[in-house]
Amino acid sequence: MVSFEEELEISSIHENLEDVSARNAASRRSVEDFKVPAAAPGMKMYRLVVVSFGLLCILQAALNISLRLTLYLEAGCNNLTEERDDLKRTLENYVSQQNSLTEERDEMKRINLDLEAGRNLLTEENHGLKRTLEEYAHYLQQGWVYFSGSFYRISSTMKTWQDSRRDCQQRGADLMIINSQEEQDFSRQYKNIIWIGLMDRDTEGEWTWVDGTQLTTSFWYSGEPNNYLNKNEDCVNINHHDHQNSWNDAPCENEYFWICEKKM
Ligand code: MAN
Ligand code: CA
Repeated sequence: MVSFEEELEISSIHENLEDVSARNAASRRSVEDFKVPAAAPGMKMYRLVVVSFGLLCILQAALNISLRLTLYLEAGCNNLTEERDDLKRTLENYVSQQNSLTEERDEMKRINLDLEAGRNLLTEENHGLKRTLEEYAHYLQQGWVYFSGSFYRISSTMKTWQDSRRDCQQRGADLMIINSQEEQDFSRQYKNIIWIGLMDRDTEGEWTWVDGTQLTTSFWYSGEPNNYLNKNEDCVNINHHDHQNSWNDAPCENEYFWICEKKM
């Protein structure tokens, strides 16, 4: 026998089963609602056209972009080429400017060297002139007389020819050498007998000046040189001041005044 509770349970199971089958039916309907109905052939074509159009659009856009990119790059390229050419020209200008500057610099260097050489020459000349001036001042202070490029000094004592010469040498000079009529005339103003720088001690008859040169223009007094009384007269003095030709040969050991000459 089925109890009341059992009957109740059975009827609720029934109700549940009916609910489940009702929900199944409902869900079947909703699935069918969402099922895409099989496309018609016209629809397919339509989709194909839309897709193709889309692809064409993308292609067009890609072409546009690549074309613009090409143009942009080309313009950029042209700009760069122009810039490069500009830079090339600027560089060439710089190079030529630098070359001319280098040439100018070298020229300046040469001029500078010339000027330096000129300055050195002038400095040397200046020193030389200073020395000469100092020498002039020195000889004038010592009482020497200037005549035609030389200073002359008459001694105040008498010595042999050799000692006379030594005295001149100690004063930076030597016995007088007479090279011209003017110098001969100048020498005749001193009224004492005076030794000059002429002798034939090395070779008899070969008259030589103290600077080693041979006698060319001579001013012998008449009858001289004579080696008077075979006294071996090897040195020369000015003896006859009142005559144009005033020279006499005399023994070198004799003591006379003497005249020194310093060529300037
Ligand atoms: C002196 C010396 C000589 C000279 C004769 C000339 O004796 O001066 O050297 O030659 O006079 O008479
Ligand atoms: Ca003589």
